[in-house]
Amino acid sequence: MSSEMFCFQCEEVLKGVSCISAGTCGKRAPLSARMDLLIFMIKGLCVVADTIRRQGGLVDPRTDRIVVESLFSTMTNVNFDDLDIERRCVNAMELRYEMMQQAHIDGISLPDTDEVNWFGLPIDFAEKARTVGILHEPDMEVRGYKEFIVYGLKGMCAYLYHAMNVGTDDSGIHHFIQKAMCRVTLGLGSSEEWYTLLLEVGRWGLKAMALLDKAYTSRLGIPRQSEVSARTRRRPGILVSGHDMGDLLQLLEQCERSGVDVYTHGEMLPAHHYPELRRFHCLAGNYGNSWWEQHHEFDAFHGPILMTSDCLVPLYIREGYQNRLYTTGPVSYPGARHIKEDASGLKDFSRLIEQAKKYAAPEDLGGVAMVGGFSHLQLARRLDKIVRLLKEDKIRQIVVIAGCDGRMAYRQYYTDLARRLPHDTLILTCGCVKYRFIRNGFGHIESLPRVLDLGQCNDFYSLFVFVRMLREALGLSDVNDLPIVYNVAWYEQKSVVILLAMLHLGIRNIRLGPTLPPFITESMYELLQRDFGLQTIGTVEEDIRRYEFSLTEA
Ligand code: SF4
Ligand code: SF3
Repeated sequence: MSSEMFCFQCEEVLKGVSCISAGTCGKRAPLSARMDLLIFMIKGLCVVADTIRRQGGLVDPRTDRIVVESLFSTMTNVNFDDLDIERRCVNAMELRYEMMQQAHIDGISLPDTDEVNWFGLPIDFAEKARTVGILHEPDMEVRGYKEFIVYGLKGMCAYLYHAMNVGTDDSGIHHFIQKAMCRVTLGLGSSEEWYTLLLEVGRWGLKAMALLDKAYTSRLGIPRQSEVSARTRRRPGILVSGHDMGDLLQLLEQCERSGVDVYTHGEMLPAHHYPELRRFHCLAGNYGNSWWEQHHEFDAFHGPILMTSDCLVPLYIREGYQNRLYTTGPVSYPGARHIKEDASGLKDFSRLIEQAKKYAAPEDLGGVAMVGGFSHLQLARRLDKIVRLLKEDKIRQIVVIAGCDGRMAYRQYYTDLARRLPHDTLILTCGCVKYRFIRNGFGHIESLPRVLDLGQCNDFYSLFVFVRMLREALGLSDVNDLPIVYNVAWYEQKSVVILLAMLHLGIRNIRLGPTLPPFITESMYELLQRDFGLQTIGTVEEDIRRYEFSLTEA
């Protein structure tokens, strides 16, 4: 069967199998082809870089950023700009050429593979792309492993990129990414080797998440519990969506005395809990909900919108905010203006600020304030109390409902699950799935809010730290003996690296939903069930019954 494209990297994949003529996300076949080619180019670059490094040669320092930004740009809902992806293909190819010349001079021999040897002009790209897509790997099992690994690496790159954007980096993580891409390209001998590499992605993914946690807390301070307003002010505003706190910091610095306010959207909500962001008077509040509701929310906002990462939804013809849409970093959208950084990493947001002044204040959506800021540093302060409440049976179970949101109606599961859990369960959340339930008024257990919002999806790291703290406090040797159950909602590739990090930590019996990733083959799923008890979600009733059962049994 021939199709115009093949993409199965996200949860909204067509019929749970593959998008074959256009993506549910809005990705069209020509863009999909260019992204396939960009992955091919990055594979070639990584083979060259990893080989040179293993033979003691010097790798061009531009490699790290090109690899990280390129992989990030191919994630779901990040980049819809054919020309931008094409430009990234050219950059990767040119850098590979330069490094190959140097390797030749240094007497370093490189693997003889198409990803290393192919060079072409942009006019050749479309034809070449037809030969390098996902289906180029004929073995379904190997294809599944390769893509699972590449998607995990994409998620890792997103987190690494955000850390780099506030001046923190770790060469070890870059080297691993390049090594893993090299292995995916050159192939491994057995399923066991693929499985080992897959779990290794989780180990390094955890390091990337820890790095980002350190980057944000050292630059922006320790998040504090606080309430975030959902109301609007009277001044014009700029709306920031995505995940990048570094971009937000720069924007706030430039807005502070401009008469323009800044609002967060979607996954930028946790910005309000960082002291170094909160101190800006122009940081007004949070506007709207999770990513998939952006069409009508961006419309109602009136002012400029800055997308710093996923999740950007393509505009319909009738959407009036195209001339107010700005992108930055790995994000690009045809017709939207792109804010570049200069050589020292500074971004000039004056165009947004000047444009904002021409518009009325945002329309008030009448939202309810949200409480958050429960990073691991805050949970540490409440640890004694949580331990006591557990021992006194005032907290019966801790239920993690965290990860991605999505637009499909079946995601109502997460709202219903949170609502129908017994009142003596403590809910830990992070990522945009929280918008499904966080405003529902869950009350408190003693003075502890029943829903604790740890932050963005990368703040799963806080969950991992909390799990370790709680295990130590309860004197348990195995994390799986804790009274915690995990319900992880996936959508894009950051949730892939999160899942792999959880497996690396030995967390068992994760309920992954709302559907099983299409790149996990039957035999891989059997393996993950055997080793980690990985399961998909059932109905709300079934899952609550199961959780309660495990409790009474304990
Ligand atoms: Fe389909 Fe998701 Fe790929 Fe978009 S990213 S084309 S929705 S699988
Ligand atoms: Fe959400 Fe895209 Fe994944 Fe960061 S904003 S969790 S889906």
